[in-house]
Amino acid sequence: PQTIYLKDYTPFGWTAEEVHLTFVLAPTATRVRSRIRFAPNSDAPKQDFFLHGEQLTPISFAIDGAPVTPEVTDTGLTCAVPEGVFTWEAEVEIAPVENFALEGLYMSNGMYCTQCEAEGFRKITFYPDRPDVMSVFTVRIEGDERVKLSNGNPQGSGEGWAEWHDPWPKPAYLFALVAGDLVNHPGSFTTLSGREVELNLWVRPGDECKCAFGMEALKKSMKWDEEVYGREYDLDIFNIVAVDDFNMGAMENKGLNIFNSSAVLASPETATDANFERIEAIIAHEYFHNWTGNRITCRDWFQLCLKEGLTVFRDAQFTSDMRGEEVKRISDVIDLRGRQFPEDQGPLSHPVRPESFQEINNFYTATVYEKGAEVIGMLKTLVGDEAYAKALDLYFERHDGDAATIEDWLKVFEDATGRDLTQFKRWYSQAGTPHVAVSEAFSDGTYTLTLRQHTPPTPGQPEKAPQVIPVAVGLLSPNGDEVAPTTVLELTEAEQSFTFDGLSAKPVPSILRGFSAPVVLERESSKEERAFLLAHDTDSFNRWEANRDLARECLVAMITEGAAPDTAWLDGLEAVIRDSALDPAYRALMLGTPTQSELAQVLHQRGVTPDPDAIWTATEVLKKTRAERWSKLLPQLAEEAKVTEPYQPDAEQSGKRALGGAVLALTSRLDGGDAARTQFESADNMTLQLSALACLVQAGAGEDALAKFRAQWNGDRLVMDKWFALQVAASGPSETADRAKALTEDPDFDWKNPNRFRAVMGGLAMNHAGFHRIDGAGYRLLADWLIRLDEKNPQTTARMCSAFQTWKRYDETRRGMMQAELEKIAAKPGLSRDVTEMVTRLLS
Ligand code: DPP
Ligand code: ZN
Repeated sequence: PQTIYLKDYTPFGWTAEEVHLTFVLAPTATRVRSRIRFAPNSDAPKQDFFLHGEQLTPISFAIDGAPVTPEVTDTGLTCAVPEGVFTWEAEVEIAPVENFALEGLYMSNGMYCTQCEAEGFRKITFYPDRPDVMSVFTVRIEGDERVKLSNGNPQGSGEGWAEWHDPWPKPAYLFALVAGDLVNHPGSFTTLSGREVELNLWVRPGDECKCAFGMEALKKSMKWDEEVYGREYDLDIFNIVAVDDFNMGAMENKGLNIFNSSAVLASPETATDANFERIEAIIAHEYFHNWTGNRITCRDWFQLCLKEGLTVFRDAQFTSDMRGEEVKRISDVIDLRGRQFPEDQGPLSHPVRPESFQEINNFYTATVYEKGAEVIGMLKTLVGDEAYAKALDLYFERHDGDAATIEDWLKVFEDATGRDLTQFKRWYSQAGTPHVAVSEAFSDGTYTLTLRQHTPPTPGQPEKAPQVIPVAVGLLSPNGDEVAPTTVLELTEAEQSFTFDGLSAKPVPSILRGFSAPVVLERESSKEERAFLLAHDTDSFNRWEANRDLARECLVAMITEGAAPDTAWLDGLEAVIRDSALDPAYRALMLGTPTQSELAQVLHQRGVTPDPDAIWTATEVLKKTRAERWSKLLPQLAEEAKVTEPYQPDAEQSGKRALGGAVLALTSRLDGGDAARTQFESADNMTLQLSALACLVQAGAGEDALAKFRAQWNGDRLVMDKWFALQVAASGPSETADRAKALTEDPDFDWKNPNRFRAVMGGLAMNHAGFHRIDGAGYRLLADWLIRLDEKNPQTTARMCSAFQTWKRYDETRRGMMQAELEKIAAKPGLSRDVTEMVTRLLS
């Protein structure tokens, strides 16, 4: 496969003035006619006229009405064209019903739908399929009697046809079309300037009862973006469509967002609190893209973080405002460490703005999204809230209608603040997680913190230069008072010292408050000091972090030295979770422990080869110990966590249920699942039902409940995804692979549906000890299924290859088996470009 480089960027030789598309829909033979006015682009070097196009059957081509014969290859066409402005016409045929890759125009349950980001439009018609070619689209849809939607505003319809016009110039990746048997959950929104916008949530008949929450989330998002960013919606209508077969979570097509049904449909009976929160965030995310992504798009795909990092940052701000800042921040850091750190520390490591790729779909990663959002957060911390707001106003003003770059983005901040961001820009170009080591000194009332930064080598980047790292620090006196409030230290050198004067005693530092930078903090500190911070830190994030550190050290000692659980820590933690002044959601997070793969990562960093079985055993012993130690406390907490009001998926109730769920998991260690069974039987919402079911399966007492659950939810695809996922995720390590295998033989294992495939195979990959079973059954099962799925859906297959990204850290036996599986995948004839690139990087 060909490698594409950022440094080779050249503009397209023409602009597309306007685009007219006509679709005559038919499952096996859809006709697509395009009429495009091209004009020479004076900013571009001279070049051949090339249009992308893949898997298209050409029917006819014409320029200014006269037939032409372009040269067509697997990837597109070239054609001789006139000097000036001309009208290009083409007719092609495609077969949506045979499209299992779910890129371009495809069918899901009889419904036509599209996914064009990043490069799906070239599977619909011949086109300059690149984000810097923006045009005004008019779309006519024929050949289907059902609901027909496209971008923009409707401009007419009749028997068997509908026309849509989008006045906003857009790149082809934001094109969308939907046609199907859909019902509408309507709503409306009045914008800041008083315009009435029609809102519609389109779903399959039967799903109407799962729409109300998503509609409210949309309205909240629209209002929030007006209030916080001054951004108003810009069309008369906003449509969202739910589709069952979808590779991603959702897609921000202009005026016609398409959602994986799991990311929009919810009712109390069928969706968990976590589902509701995720739905609210994704609806916000896609809506926010209307400005950060659509109105201002990316010049090329290397700039993906320009829209994704910023939009993730915006949706995180939104969730903080809706649900509470401290809990959101902690959850995001858990997620970052769970998904982005392993990526950054392994063979798939790449900068937030990559400089080369073979298949862009492989770069929709935690690094581009989540680390990309962290970079925005650091920028905001460094310049301050006011300057951030000013810079964003300037960004919207200066770049509205542009296909922009990271350089444009940073220039806006430089112009708005007068700050030089040359060094800061390294966050976009250097891969890897920086480590920050801390040492300290105290004399004559002056406390000195010395910070040293170092980023380990990553593929293609052996040497790293120092980055700008905002380190938020506060100081506490030995009696727990804050003697220096949070200040942001700007670490810019490899090593730098910062002093605090006028202190009467050596303070206890609270470093990297709020997780002010995505780094690994290295600090020798005593258990006593951590326990002190757990009890006293005024920064809620670092208070949680102190607990996390203690949990990690306890588990590491159990794993490597066979130590007993640290009871001093458990007592300190008990004091926190007993404190009913603290938010239940926060206490639930305090009850969480590092994941097994996080522990494997820590051990590896300390030069110890992780043993998945030993890690599993230690976490089990710890859970059991906690349950026994807190046997009197648990019923009290369960009582506190009870919700008596009717179900609401809001932060307050969800927090209580999260605490209740954590308590139930511990209780099940003592009662063999009795309490869980009671909860399972009486639950009137999915959160309680599913957490109870997980406890039962975990306790090895779940067979009846699983059967009941299935009987109850057989007709509901989203709930059945949970049924598949949970069995694999909650099973003991010796049976995980067998369970997963048995489930792949279940008649309801519709493996071409990405949600169902991910439920089973994602569950397998995430069950650390189960996946790494020493006979290699987990590796084999996953690899065999990846090989099979690749023939249908390369994008989802390629994403799931990252299950192997940590393969090099394990013992020789496991490493050898994983390598063999990766080589087996690589050797498959006809392997997709997507998976070829992933496996090559993994093996390098
Ligand atoms: N739909 C994906 C997202 O919103 C890609 N743009 O992040
Ligand atoms: Zn996005």
